[in-house]
Amino acid sequence: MSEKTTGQIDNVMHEDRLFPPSEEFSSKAVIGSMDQYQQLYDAAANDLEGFWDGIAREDLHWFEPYDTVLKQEGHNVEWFVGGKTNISYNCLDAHIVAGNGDRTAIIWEGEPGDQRTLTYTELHAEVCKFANGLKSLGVGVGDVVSIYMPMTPELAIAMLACVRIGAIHSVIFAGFSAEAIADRNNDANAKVQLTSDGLYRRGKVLPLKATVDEALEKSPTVEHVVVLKRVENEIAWTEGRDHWWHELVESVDADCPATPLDSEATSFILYTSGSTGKPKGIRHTTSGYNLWAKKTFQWVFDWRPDDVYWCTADCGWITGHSYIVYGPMSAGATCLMFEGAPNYPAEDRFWDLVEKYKVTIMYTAPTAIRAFIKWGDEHVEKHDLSSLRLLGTVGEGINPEAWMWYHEKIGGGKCPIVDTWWQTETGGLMMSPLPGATATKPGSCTKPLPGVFPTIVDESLQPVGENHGGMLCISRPWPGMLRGIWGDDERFFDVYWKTVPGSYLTGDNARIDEDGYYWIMGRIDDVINVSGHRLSTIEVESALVSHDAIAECAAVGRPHDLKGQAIAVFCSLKGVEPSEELRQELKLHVRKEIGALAVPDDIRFTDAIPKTRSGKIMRRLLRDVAAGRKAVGDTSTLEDFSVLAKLAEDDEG
Ligand code: 6R9
Repeated sequence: MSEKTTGQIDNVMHEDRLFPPSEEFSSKAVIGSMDQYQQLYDAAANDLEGFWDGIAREDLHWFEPYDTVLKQEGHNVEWFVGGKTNISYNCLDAHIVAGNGDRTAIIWEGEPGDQRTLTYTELHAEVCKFANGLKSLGVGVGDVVSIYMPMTPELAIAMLACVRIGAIHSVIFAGFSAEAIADRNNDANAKVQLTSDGLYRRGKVLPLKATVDEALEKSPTVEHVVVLKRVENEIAWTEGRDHWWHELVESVDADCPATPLDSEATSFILYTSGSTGKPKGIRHTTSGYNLWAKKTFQWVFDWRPDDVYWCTADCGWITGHSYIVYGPMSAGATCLMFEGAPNYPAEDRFWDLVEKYKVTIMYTAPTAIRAFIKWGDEHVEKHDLSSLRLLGTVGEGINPEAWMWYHEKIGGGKCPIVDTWWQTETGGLMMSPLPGATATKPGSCTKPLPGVFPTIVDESLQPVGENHGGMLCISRPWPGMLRGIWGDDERFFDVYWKTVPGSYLTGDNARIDEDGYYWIMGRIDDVINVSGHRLSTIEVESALVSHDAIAECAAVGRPHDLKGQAIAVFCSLKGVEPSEELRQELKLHVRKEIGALAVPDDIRFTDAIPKTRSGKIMRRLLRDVAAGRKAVGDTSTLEDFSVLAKLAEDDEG
């Protein structure tokens, strides 16, 4: 498979297969034709405010109506100004009021195979109790609650409880290290930490509470810790600070009305990597975010009440926020939530789940699809996947071969695939096929959704022509857009708004083909995408240079069959000799500083890091070396870059 799935850019440049939706699919779809899409798109283009006004009135519950749809001052925007709503109300109470409280909200399966289902009424009750529990710890509007938990229903309950009372959640993926938690908690001023005694991962128990204990030594703003009992392991306990989840909810009132919140109230922050070492707390709002998550879910996943929808992401990432919790639950969908890994206890776990729960819509990542291809078709063929009617992907571009495999082996050749392009910052989907309307091309995210206005410009900020790559920007505001970087307005402006005046800079490169289809061509900054997770090269470098042996280092991405990109680092040493032990020690060090997801795949020792005359690391050269595009010697010895560096220097000079 390796030959087939590499060389993505080359492949997609020559991709001309077209897959129109079937008549059967279109006839039942929410948006069933390109004409209908175009009408919506034009309506938004001609009257952006009128377009969103109509949708917001219909789709959200308002405690108080807004007086202004959109207020814009430069890059600072406000949507639905003056209105009051509550995301948790829209996700829960609204369905109960409409008589749909008995509909299943969450079907959950844990890694060991334990199961639980919650109707909307039951979920509402759990959320109310936990919200009151949080209140009893003094949590109120604007307080930050840090969440470091396994993929249990309680993770969704915690998120919904926070937004119910106006607390701001900051979910930290449970694979991050104590250092990473402490950094994020300190940046956010977190007041309460939610965690569990542990987490099941491929049959082992990871001690989440112990990691939190270590993190809190360095993040003193946290006053209380709430611990969910999940694995029943031994944990350390700090009296007065630590509380069991089940005890906290025992004595509280069952009733907790949703707090009416300003449209622009911060609903959550979510840390993501940018081009510097310090992760950014991306700040999202209440009504604009809620509306975007709901509407994009309904349009793109063509949702119907009898669907069983499964997004395989973790709530630690934006995909889990918008498409496990807020989007589908605002719509009233039945969501499968899964705690475990795709290959535990065996490589057919996902297909077992699809068959068992009769999943109709599945949303996953290209990196997972590539792993399934590698594991072999026999794991798929064991199961009846005929319930599926729609497939989606997110996180990185999908290479056409993986797309074809997904289409044929998983979708039985009959399910449309929605390749959804978006970012933590955009809050929800931005470009994607509409499954009943858009003819898809493997590897293209096709067209912008109604209300999304992309442009592609070159370095002199001029729009590029057909099939020319350039910086992808969004020229008009959309309700779900980020409103800031937590505590850093200057960085917010510098990163997203300074380069192309008046437009949001996505950080991605893209091109438009002759049919007006968009093709994402990777990042323009120093962000690498490892298995669909964003990491900045500088973050990895900062972690490494904090080790005594490292004089200097540079991290770059290189192509990887399964992960999309792998992390390759070049290190020059101080006072020690290169060795295999040192390489292992450095890997452990990065794991400790950031987490397992940032551990470099290759560590190469070099005598010096090649730089330009102005002192910039020659990243392009290192990327070539890392990808094996230039001949290099044995990686276990010092690499001599002097010749390469000299050549490159001559090129530049
Ligand atoms: C939702 C999410 C965002 C970055 C984005 C881009 C890459 C995401 C993609 C895609 C090509 C797709 N990306 N979806 N590239 N095609 N369908 O992944 O958010 O973690 O913030 O990453 O991921 O480079 O800029 P986030």
